[in-house]
Amino acid sequence: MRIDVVSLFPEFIAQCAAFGVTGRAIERGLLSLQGWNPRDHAEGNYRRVDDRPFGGGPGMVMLVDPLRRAIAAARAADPRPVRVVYMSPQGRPLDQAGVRELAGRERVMLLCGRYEGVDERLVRAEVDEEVSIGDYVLSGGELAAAVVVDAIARLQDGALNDAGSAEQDSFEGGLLDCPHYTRPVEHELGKVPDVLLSGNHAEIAKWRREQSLRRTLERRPDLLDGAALTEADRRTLDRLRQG
Ligand code: 6GU
Repeated sequence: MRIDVVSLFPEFIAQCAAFGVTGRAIERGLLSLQGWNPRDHAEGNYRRVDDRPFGGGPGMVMLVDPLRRAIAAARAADPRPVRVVYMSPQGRPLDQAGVRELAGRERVMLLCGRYEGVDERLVRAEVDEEVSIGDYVLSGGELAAAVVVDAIARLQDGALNDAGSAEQDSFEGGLLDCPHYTRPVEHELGKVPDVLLSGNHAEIAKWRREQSLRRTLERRPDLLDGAALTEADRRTLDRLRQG
């Protein structure tokens, strides 16, 4: 898969992606990441990329043309069609299903705004969807784009060393993850739950499922509506709600 990032700080995203799972996915050729700087497509001695908003108000708005030329250069660098995503707090909130949808594409372009945002005409002409990573304000789309790159990279086949890890994650299946333990068995902070030492894989799976359900019920009951629940899960939830 290929991800192009249009940003005034393309090195920032490249650095964010250089480590761990994303770094390995890039090394392994599972993901290619290319930055495009609108400043390289700006005109004049000052290479302006922004201007004051019509109608007044604080801040600056990113100009149509440098962005449009950067997007055109990125599109032209590969013949495959590309999904253009504008990182913006006005966008659709990103969730794991949204990440999966993007991760399944051959090409995605992430557009990062700075200042108050980008000229709306550019958004209408070039953008397929707007995506937000949560209800808080960032100074620019770069951190959000780095989040999307990470979430996409780890879903590429071969990116995780253990193929089962992605399926076990929080939100896959719509529930929060269960707690995890490693050595030592006995520690001054507590003992590892006996069931995990039992070697009984069916009992372990049952315990983990119940832990996931309990945590989701306690911390994110809103997720239960969209979760894939069995009859046994529903009975467990009823019992947890009683207790
Ligand atoms: Cl995608 N961009 C910016 N600038 N701020 C955000 C965001 C994105 N998501 C939440 N806040």
